Amino acid sequence: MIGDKKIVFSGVQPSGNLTIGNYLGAIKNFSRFSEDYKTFYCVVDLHSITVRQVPAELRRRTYETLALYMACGLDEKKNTLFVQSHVPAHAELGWILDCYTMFGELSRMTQFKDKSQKHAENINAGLFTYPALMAADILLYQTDLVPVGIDQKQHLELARDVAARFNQIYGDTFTIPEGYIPTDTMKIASLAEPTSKMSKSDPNPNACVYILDSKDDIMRKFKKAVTDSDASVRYSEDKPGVSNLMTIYRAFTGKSLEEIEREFDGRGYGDFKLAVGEACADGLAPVREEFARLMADKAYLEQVMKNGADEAAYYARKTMSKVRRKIGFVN
Ligand code: ATP
Ligand code: LTN
Repeated sequence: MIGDKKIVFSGVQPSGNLTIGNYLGAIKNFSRFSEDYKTFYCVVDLHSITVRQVPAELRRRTYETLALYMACGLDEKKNTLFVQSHVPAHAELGWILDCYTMFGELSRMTQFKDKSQKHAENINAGLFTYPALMAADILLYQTDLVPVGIDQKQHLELARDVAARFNQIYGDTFTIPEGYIPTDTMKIASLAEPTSKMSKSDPNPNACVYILDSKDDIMRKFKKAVTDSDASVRYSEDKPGVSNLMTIYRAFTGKSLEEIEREFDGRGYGDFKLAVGEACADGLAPVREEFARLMADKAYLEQVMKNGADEAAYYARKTMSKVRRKIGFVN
């Protein structure tokens, strides 16, 4: 608790252009906590170097991710917005938690298995211990609630296990965090391969709709989206492509799945795809405009980062001094 408020923490990697998966699964939900919780939203640049990044792009994307947080409705005065590498306590607690996280636990992480397949030439130690750093992010702020997409559930459970293990050895040190996983949009699928997750590092540009795509691009990508040969707009496990489009349409229009099925009853996929594209482009238009406005003022973004890091560091320091004392480090 900070004052009388519970604590929310989440992070997004500046590892690519953010997709509507990141938007609907995570960022769009962040602002709902701004009033009633103490919220920390972080651009996790330390995590992103587990995969090789081009330095100039990493720097640009770090600004962009912060600007997108703000453009998606996070008021910098009501939320602590900051960059992970600006608060060294993340790396410090990350190392400490490495020593309380088991090789076997890390070996079971599906993200590690996926990413080591995708980046077979660079299976580095950071990629393996990634979840311990994520646990550090969360535990450093005594976080109660972590809004994320379903793909992060396994990492979150590990963070809970590590916290419980540490508390068991040293007495109450960390709050055990809970996940907040939105049921409607926890997994937005790729438009090209609807059985896998839409991921910003997917090399196929037609697989993803990016938050900052132009309306033309959005319309084109939805037109090309993989569906099936059945031609009926119906939500069903054996229709992953259409079901994914319905999920996206529902998220942008607020209509229920039944309403959507009725709306497109007897009409082909062509009409439906156009409607999904329109709804998505219209929903994102204000985000795009606000983003452009924010990116034009780098100095202001730097000010926001700095204020955020100062505030985050203040709370991180409190946890770190407790951790150091418990472990037996000389003060
Ligand atoms: P990468 O492809 O670089 O691994 P990513 O697209 O998975 O990245 P992250 O930065 O790892 O994105 O995730 C940021 C947040 O967005 C996380 O909370 C994650 O669960 C959520 N998220 C990412 N992709 C999706 C998706 N397709 N559907 C729902 N939520 C998602
Ligand atoms: N691992 C997450 C990003 C992330 C995160 C966090 C999310 C890093 N630290 C702390 C929530 C809380 C991802 O890949 N999406």
